[in-house]
Amino acid sequence: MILVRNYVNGIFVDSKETIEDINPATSEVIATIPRSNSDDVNEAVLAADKARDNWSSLSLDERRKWLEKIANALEARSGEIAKLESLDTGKPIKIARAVDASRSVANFRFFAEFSKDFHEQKFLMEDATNHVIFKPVGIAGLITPWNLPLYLLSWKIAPAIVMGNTVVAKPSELTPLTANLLAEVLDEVGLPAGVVNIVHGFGHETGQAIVSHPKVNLISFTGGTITGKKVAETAAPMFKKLSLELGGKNATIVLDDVDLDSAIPEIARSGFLNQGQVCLCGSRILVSDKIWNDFLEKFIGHVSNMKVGDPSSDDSDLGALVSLSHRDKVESYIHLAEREGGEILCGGKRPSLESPFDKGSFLEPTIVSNLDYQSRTATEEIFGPVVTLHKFEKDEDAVEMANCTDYGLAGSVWTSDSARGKSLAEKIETGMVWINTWLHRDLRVPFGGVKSSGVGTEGGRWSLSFFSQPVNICIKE
Ligand code: TXE
Repeated sequence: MILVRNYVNGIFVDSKETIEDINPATSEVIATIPRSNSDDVNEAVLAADKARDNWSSLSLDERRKWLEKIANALEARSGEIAKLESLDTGKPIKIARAVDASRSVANFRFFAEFSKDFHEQKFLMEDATNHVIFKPVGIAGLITPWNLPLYLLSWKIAPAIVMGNTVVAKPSELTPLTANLLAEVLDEVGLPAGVVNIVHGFGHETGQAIVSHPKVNLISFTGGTITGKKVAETAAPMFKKLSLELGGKNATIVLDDVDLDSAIPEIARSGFLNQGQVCLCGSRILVSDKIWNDFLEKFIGHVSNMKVGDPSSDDSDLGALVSLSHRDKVESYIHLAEREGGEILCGGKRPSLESPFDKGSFLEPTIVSNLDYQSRTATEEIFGPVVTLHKFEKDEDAVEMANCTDYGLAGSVWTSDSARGKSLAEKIETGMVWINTWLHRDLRVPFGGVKSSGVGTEGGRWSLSFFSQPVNICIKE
C-alpha cells in the first residue's frame, strides 16, 4: 500500500482526509492520496508565491540546467515509472514503457534544449528599437488527466518552470502515483522549495480551488470538454491566461489507393492504443467504398487477434480501462450503438479473464458498423476501445463526414499518394492531421485543437509563449 502525500514548499505533507486509489485491473486498493481542500491549495499557492522572485531571477540557462537534472533523475527511475503507470491506469506495461516513461523524460530534456533559442527579439524602426522580452506569467495552475499521467504533467511542468513560473499542479485523483514519483525526484535533485508544488484531490474540490485562486495567474488544463467548460467559466472572468486541451472524435480516412497491409496495424493502433483512451485516437474510420470489403476483412482479422489481459504481461495489447465507472460509460455507448442500428463486427463484450483480473475493468476491442455517420455513437467522444466504420464514395464526402462533429483535434489520412492526402488534410477542420502515420510526434510542432477540442496551442515555441508574458520595451534613439 502506497501512501501518497502532497508536496508543498519542498516538504511532503499529510492531509486530514484521504481518497483510495484503485488498481483498475484488479479493483484492489493500492494507495491512499490526500483529499486536499482549499486550505491545502492555499498553502501550495503561498509556497509558489514565496518562491517566485528567486526562481524568476535565475538566468534561463540556470533553469535549463534544473530541467536536465530532473530529466536525468527521472530517467534513472524509468522502469519504476512504467510499472507505476501500468498499475495505476491499467495500461499494458509495454505501452507504459514505450510511451509514458520515455516521453516524460523527453519532455524535460526537450524543453531544456529547445528553450535555449527562445530569447529576446529586436524590431528596428528608423528612430527607435523595440526589445521584446519574455517574462514569467507568475503562478501556473496545472491540471492533468488520467490517460497519460506523467507524460502530460511533465509536458506542462517543464515549459512552465523553464520560463520562470512557479507551479501548483493537480494530477488526476485516479492516477496519482507517478506524480508522487516526480515529487520524490524533485526532492532528490533539490529543486528549490516552492517552485513545483503538487496537491492531490478531487477535481471539483482541489482542482476548482486552484482554478479559482486569485493568486494563480495561468491555468493549463487537459481533460474532458465538459470539465474544460467549467474551468473556463471560473478562469475567464478572472482574466487568467488559459489553455484547454480537451476531447476529440478523430477521423481516420482510408482512401482507395492505400496499401492496406502496411496501414491496418497502424489504423488499429490509432483506434485502440491505451484502450482507446487517448484524445488523439482515431475512433471514426471512414473507408472508401472501393476497398470496403477488403478493409473489413483485414481490419476485423487484425483487431480480433489483439490480446486483452494482465497489464503487467508483455503479451497484452490492451489492458484495463481506467475504472469500472469509465467502463460503464463506454459500455453505455455500445448499447447506444445497438439502439442506433449499429452492427457489432468484433468485441463488444467483457473478456473472460482469470482471478484477479475478473474484477478489473476490461473490455474487448470493439468495431461497430452500419451507423449513420451523424449518429451519437459516431460523433460523441467515447474514450474507450470502440471504433465505428463508415463508407464513403468521393474524397469530398470523406471531408464532410470528418468535419461533422463538434470536435476538431486530430485526424489521419491513409493513401499511397501523399499529395492527394495533403490536399484532403488541408480541408479537415482539426489542429493536426497525420498522413500514413499516427501519433508521430515532433515536440517542436503546434499541438492543440479547434472547435470543442480546446483553446490555445501547446508544443515547442507555443508552449514557451503560453508560459511567458511578452513585454515590448521601445527605446527612442
Ligand atoms: O475527466 P476530467 P474525467 C474525456 C473523456 C472522458 C471524459 C471525462 O471523454 O470520458 O473526459 O473524464 C480535474 N475544476 N477525457 O471525468 O473531469 C480532474 O480531477 C478543476 C479526455 O475523468 O476532465 C482531473 O485532474 N479541475 C481527456 C482533470 O480535471 C477539475 C483525458 C481531468 O478530469 C474539475 C481525460 C473542476 N471542476 C478525459 N473537475 C483528454 N483530452 O485527453 C475535474 N477536474
